[in-house]
Amino acid sequence: GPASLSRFRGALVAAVVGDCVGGEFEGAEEVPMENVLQHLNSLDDETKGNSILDYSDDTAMARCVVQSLLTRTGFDEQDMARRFAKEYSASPGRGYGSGVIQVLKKLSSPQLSDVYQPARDQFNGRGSFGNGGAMRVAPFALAFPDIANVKRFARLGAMLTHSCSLGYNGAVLQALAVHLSLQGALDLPQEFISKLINEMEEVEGDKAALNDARILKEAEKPFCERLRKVRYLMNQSKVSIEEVISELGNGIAALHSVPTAIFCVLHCLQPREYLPESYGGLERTIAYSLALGGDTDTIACMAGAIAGAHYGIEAIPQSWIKCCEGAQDADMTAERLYMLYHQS
Ligand code: 8NA
Ligand code: MG
Ligand code: MG
Repeated sequence: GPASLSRFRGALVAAVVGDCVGGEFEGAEEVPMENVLQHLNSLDDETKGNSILDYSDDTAMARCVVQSLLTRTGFDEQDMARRFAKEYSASPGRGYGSGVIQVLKKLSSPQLSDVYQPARDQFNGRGSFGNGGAMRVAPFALAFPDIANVKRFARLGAMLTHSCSLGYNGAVLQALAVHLSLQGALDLPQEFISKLINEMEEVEGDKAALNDARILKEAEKPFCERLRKVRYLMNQSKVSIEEVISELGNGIAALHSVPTAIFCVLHCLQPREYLPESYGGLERTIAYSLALGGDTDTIACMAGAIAGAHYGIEAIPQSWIKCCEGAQDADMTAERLYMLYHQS
């Protein structure tokens, strides 16, 4: 049913799994599907024993978001910023973007009065448009049942590191996708994409967003434009990987990865001839995300969160969960988010 515990567990665990299994191909330009399937098959191999795939910045920061939302029973920017900074200084080697490291270092200063200031200082005051806000945003959709709160807090949570609207609006879009999926909205894919476009029309109508889009020479409402491409591509019977990459992107900018992750989920709602028949929709989504190359850990993490909220925990192979650092942990905390969501 809508907002069932299985969906919460699926969203949180599949995000971790996407990050961990996606790490193998991060930054690769071309990833043959054969290599993806070989990698995924190796996770089933008992003889490989307990070889664990480490999670990266995506999961490290999502865990901070979860812990902050749970202990503060809502959004507290000071607490969340402190957790990001502490996590970074404890494990700096998780593959953070080169820019965001400066923000995380500044956030650990006890003299800092405005926790949003370090993010504003990035890239000569323009702020980051990377996908680092979006990659960790799923827990916001699992903590707040009200869509207005999902949008508001997803945006603020992302702004702790990403002050460019093309960064934080990517996080808002990803949070909206998880929110709708949790409600069962992916049962009607056409309505799902229309709802996302409608919501983003309003989000991107904001003055700062229109201004950033103009300065960066993007379409007037860049995420809406990309979502229309997603709708076009999802309605084609055949789409090549090359077309998806050239139309939607596979890079570290939120604009070049959040709509891509949403497309991966929509495209994999049906069986595809180049994916094993034995695969369910969640397995197809993860495999397809990796085959796009580029920022594979983050695209698989975001697609995993949306797909996990749709298919539920039962759709994730146990063998995959066992291989991924933090996946079992995520499963435990999902129940606490479920309780927070249903009590508010
Ligand atoms: P970020 O805020 O440092 O942004 C990532 C990168 O995007 C920056 O280092 C810049 O190169 C570029 N960038 C962002 N905003 C601007 C701007 N306004 N002007 C010019 N350049 C800009 O880090 P993040 O937290 O957004 O991280 C994004 C991704 O990087 C994540 O997926 C994460 O996994 C990481 N990462 C990706 C790869 C990869 O090969 N795809 C490799 C290592 C790390
Ligand atoms: Mg990463
Ligand atoms: Mg990444």
